[in-house]
Formats: sequence, structure tokens, C-alpha cells
Amino acid sequence: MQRTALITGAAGQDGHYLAELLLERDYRVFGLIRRSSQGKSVPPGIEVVEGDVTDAGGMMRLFRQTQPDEVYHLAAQSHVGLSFDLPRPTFEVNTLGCINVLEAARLYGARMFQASTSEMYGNSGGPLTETSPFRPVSPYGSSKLAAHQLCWQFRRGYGQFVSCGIMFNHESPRRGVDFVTQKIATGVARIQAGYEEQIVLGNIEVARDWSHARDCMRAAWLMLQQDQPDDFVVASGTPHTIGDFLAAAWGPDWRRIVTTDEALYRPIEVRTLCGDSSSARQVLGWQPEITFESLVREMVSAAASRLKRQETRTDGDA
Ligand code: NAP
Ligand code: G4F
Repeated sequence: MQRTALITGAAGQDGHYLAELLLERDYRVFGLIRRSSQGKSVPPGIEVVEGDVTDAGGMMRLFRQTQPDEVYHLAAQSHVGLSFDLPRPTFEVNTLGCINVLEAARLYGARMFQASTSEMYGNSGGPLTETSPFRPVSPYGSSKLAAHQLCWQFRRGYGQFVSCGIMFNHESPRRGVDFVTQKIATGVARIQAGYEEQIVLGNIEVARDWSHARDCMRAAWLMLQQDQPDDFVVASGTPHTIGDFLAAAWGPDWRRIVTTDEALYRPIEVRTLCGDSSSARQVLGWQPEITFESLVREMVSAAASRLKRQETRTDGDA
């Protein structure tokens, strides 16, 4: 029988890759999208439903309407820097929104995937596993940790099938424009085309465990195909500095094209993240397939193609 999946945050980066994966596997896919997201691209082939995860009644109606077998809860205020300026809305979406999805999934018997994050660890060291200490240093990290703990409580307390992917940074050409990798990819494309000379960044003395969003969403799907729910770290296992990303995107003389601005620094910074995904590798049979170097190449090449399309449109308007 055809299975039905509901994706919250379907217009985001991960929503696109997950929708593709589920449609390839012959699911019927509903995607929750906020009215304010209109104008953003929607994954082709999904059935769009409008709503907001902070609306508890709306979530119940959505589950009654769509009757999902699996819900992938991706909707979030996902920008760490912004969470310092908007702590309350961040908690409303990331924590209360998660409660609403948990409650509806429990009532309607849907298996649930929660998009947890390496930001929950703060500066705990590494390599980080499912049992490493959580010490978040941002409102975003705290809001996601509260949601993560609620998922455990619903799993343990009600026997609910809820699995959390503790996902480390993952990127793609569909990454939002205000995340550092997309800023670099777009900046490099603009410099190469002669539009700009510099990319202005915040704190570049940091490292992240970057992988491809397509790989991460495969892990999310695998989690809901297991006999038992659990938490899994999803990471490449190799941290790279922002300098490594710039070197792969531009070349060894990347310092020539970068300036830093302290106004873009965060009040508190997570310095280095590195995940240990042994459990996902052993239990789910998962491993990342796309290397760091090909991720960077894909992002820069996609940014150059987008720029070319914009130029063609502008020429057409003239
Ligand atoms: P994203 O591109 O920011 O997508 C999040 C989506 O959630 C956006 O489409 C956003 O809609 C939607 N949304 C925000 N508030 C909502 C609300 N109140 N009701 C309904 N939808 C709402 O994020 P992503 O990179 O795809 O990440 C997916 C999930 O994984 C997020 O939960 C994120 O926190 C988590 N995560 C991501 C990473 C990563 O490196 N990408 C790592 C760990 C965890 P708008 O377009 O209207 O804003
Ligand atoms: O690209 P970022 O904004 O990603 P960040 O903060 O690591 O968060 C992402 O990954 C988390 C998983 O660990 C997710 F949960 C979260 O939803 C999001 O997807 O910043 C990466 C690093 C930070 O240290 C930041 O301070 O890059 C540094 N950075 C330096 N200059 C910058 C910039 N970040 C941004 N966004 N913009 C800059 O100009």
C-alpha cells in the first residue's frame, strides 16, 4: 500500500531533498508551508498544505486531513545568529512547534522524525556521540535541546515512535543565502564574474562538520524504517575550517578575497563541531556519499549558474 508522509518546513533546504527521496520511493507526500513562504520554490510533485507549526489546533487538523504514516518535522527558525535577536520566536517555533507535532503524531499514530542539531552540544569538545553532554550556547541550541528532550520523554513515556537525527551542518545549492557556505559560494561566483571584489564574513576562526543535505535526509528516512526509534548522530566525522571551505571554493590565496566584520560576530560562538556517526553507520547502514570537495564544487557551480540566469533575465528586460 502507498505510504503517506508529511514534511513540515517543506520549502526549506532539507524539505526539497527529502521530498525528492520520498517521491522516488513512491510515497504520497504532503508538505506544510507557511503562507509567508509563498514565492519560495516548492518541491515539485508534493501536495502543499498551508499552515504554521505554532498553531496547535491547525496541526491536529492537518494530521486529520493528511493521515500521515510518517512525519518529518523540519520546520524551524534555523538561523543560530538570528536566534540571539529573536529568542522568543525561536522557542515558539522550535520548541512549542515541536510539542504540537509530537501531540498530533501521538494522536494519529504517525512515526516522527525530529531535526535535532549539533548546536545542542555547544563547546563540548568532540568527536560527539548521542551521549555526549549537551551544553548549548545559543537560544537556537537551547530551543532545539528542549525539543530533543521532549521527543525522548514522549518516546519513553508514551512508547511513541519518535527518532531524532542529531544532524551536523549540512549544505547544498539550496542552502539559505544567510548561511556561511552559501554566502561564500555566491560571493565567489560574483567575484569571478567581476561584480565584487570581497566577501565580508564574521568570525572565520571556526570549524564545522559539513556534509551534503541529500545524505542527511537519507539518514532521516532510514531512521523511520527501523523496528525501534532512537537518536542518531548524522555527520561526516571530519571538521573543516571556514578557510578550508574558502580554499576549496576559490583557491589557496583566498585571504585576498575575504574581509571580516566584527558586527557579524555572534555573542557566543561554537568553535568546532565534529560528529561521531558510528551508531548511524552500524544500525542504519548509513554513510555519507558526497565528499566535502564535491559539495563545495557543486555549490559554487550552482551559484555561478544562478548568476548567469539572472544576467540573462536582466538582458531580456533591457
Ligand atoms: P531551513 O532551510 O531554514 O528550512 C526551515 C523551514 O521551516 C523553512 O522553509 C521555514 O519557512 C519553515 N518554518 C519556519 N517557521 C515555521 C513555522 N512556524 N511553521 C511552518 N514552517 C516554518 O532549514 P534546513 O536547513 O532545511 O533545516 C531543516 C531542519 O533541520 C531545521 O529544523 C533545522 O533546525 C534542522 N537542522 C539543520 C541543519 C543544517 O545544517 N541544515 C543541521 C541540524 C539541524 P520560511 O521559508 O517561511 O522561513
Ligand atoms: O552557516 P552558519 O550560520 O551555520 P551554524 O551557525 O553552524 O548553524 C547551522 O548548522 C547547525 C548545525 O550545527 C544547524 F542546527 C543550524 O540550523 C544551521 O543550519 O555558521 C557557521 C559558522 C558560525 O561559526 C558562524 O559564526 O560560520 C560563522 N560565520 C562567519 N561568518 C558566519 C559568517 N555565519 C554566517 N551565517 N554568516 C557569516 O557571514
